[in-house]
Parts: sequence; C-alpha cells; structure tokens
Amino acid sequence: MLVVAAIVVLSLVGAGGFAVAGGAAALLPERPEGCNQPDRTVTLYAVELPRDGNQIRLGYGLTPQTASYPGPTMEMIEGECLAVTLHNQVPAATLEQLRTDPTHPLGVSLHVHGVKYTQLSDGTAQSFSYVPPGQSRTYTWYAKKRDRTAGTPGTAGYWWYHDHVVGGPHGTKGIGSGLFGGLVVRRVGDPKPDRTYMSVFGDQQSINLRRGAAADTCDPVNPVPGPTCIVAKKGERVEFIVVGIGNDMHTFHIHGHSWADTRTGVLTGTNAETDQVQTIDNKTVGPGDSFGVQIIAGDSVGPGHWMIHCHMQFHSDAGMYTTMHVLDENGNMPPGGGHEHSATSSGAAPAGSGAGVHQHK
Ligand SMILES: [Cu+2]
Repeated sequence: MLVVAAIVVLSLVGAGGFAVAGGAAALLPERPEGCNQPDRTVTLYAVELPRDGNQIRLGYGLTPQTASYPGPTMEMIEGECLAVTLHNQVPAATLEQLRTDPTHPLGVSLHVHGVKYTQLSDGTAQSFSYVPPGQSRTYTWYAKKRDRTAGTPGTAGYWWYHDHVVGGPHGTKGIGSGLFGGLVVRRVGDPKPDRTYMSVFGDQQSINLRRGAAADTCDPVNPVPGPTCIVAKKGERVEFIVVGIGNDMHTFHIHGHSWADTRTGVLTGTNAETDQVQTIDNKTVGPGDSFGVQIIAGDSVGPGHWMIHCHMQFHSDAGMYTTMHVLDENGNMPPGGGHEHSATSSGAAPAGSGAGVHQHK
C-alpha cells in the first residue's frame, strides 16, 4: 500500500508538478506507521502579537490569549502519538507583509523536528500541509520508541517545532517573527523537571528574539516564570531546551552549574557507564540544532543570580545573556545577590509585550 502510494505521487509529480500531486494527498497515509490513532490531542493557535517597533511578532499559544514566543513546550512520552490542531488566526494582511514572493501562498504551518510524521504533517507549502488564514489543520506526531531488534534509536530527546511557510518556502520570516517552540520526548520513567525553559539562540545576538535587559524582565519581588524570567527555587530540577535559529553559531553556557551531556538530560547507570558521558557547562548550538540540559538549581552553590550567555564573546558583549534567578528553598532571594542592574533597569514587562522587547539594533 505504501509502495503504491509512493509510486503514484512520483508519477504525478513527474507528469505535471505539485498541483497534481495535491490531488493525490488522499492516497498518502495520514499517520506514521505505528500510530494507529492519536493518544492525545492538543489545540494550538498562531496569532499576531504586539509589534516590537515596526517588527512583526507572531506566536503560538494553547489559547489565542496566551500565545508567546517561544510557543508552549510540547511534551511526549516515547511510544505516544499526538494530534495537534493548528488554528491560523494571523491576519492575511500581516502574512502578506511578510511574504517575499507574491506567488507564495499565505499561511502558517507546524513543522516538527525529531519525531515521526507523514508528508501530510510536514508543514510545508510544497506538500500543501499548511494552514491558510482563518483555517485549521491537524498535524500528527509520533514519538517512535527505540527498537533494539532493528537497531533504531527512537525519538527520545530535545526537539523543536516551527513554521515553515511564512514569508517563503522555508518559513524564515515565520521563525524570525516568533513561530517556534520546544518539544521534549521523554522515556517512560524519566524524572519530570520542576521547571522547563527555552533558550532559543538566534541572529543579532538574540535569546528568544530578545537581548540584554529585554531577555530578563524578572520582577525581583514577585518573579513570574516565563520566556523572559528564568527563576527556580534551590533544589528544583530545571530543564533548558536549547535551540539554534537563524544563521549563526552560538554556545549555551550557565554559571555555577554543569550537566551530563545526554540526549534526554537523564544520567543513569554504573560509574563505568556514566563515565562515558561528558559533564560540561558550555555547548555549541548551530542553526537547527537542539539539545536539552537538566540541572539542580543552586546545587552546592546556593541561591543567587546565575548568568546564562553565549560564549562567543562578541555575542555576549552585544547582549546575548540572561540570568537564572535561584531563590532559596522558601522562595526568597537572600540579600547580597549582587544583580541589581537587570532587576531595577527593566521592570517587569510581560512576555511578548512591546515594552522592553527588542531584537533589532
Ligand atoms: Cu552567540
């Protein structure tokens, strides 16, 4: 059946291109092999957020009101199949402004890394798997398990999802405007972190499309965790999903903490086994790369304001830094932390608001 479908598509493309192949979509499987039916469904909205100066900002959200950049972190367990229905609420006029070629279709999409999907869930214009303005589409993701017999690795690890359509065939404008988010695939029994944050390193020395004070808007009195406020209590297991977007290389470095460089962030096994795993505190992330980091906040080092930055020096000098604020076990910051500059200079602008959120020069 699969072989037949593939041959039909190939011959149609050969005969006349993608317009004809679109008619063959019904022949393509909707779900990857192994996913008979979704175990769970998620509804996702793509919306326009307040502009940053004249820079258009878009975000994914579980509701239109809570959309942000990065979008919500998706979590799956290996073996699970997830159906994500994406509603495109971005105005057509905005998508038109972002379009670089008038013949390119208007729409947004969901393209995921790491897990399995068929071409109908690829999220590209080429496969017609995008969402025109005002419409919706369901994408099916399958977190295939490791198969020891076949020798295949499974999909557990740290991934991301993003638009692949806005502006042009590679979604460059969609990603640059904020349409991206993280995906974690855990194995059954993996420890669940207390907090998960995204560090998306991009062009113009940006973290989550922000720089410097705009990347850290934590209110020191009442910090609200979010894309621009990394906060944890001492002893909490904190997870970072690190992703590279844009065209530059970066490194993720955090002060006072190091981590086991494994694919799931988890370290198990005997000394002999775990010694094969490096402990690091700095890791390079290139465009499209993703990895995860799990640390215990303040482990041995206590509460405080621990810097996170790109270690390409001219990037950090240009504002590619933020801070992990580690409170004590009671949720208080002991005096003398010595981080008055960002706490007082930027206030508590909500994530995604125009105030204090800027990437461009
Ligand atoms: Cu950098």
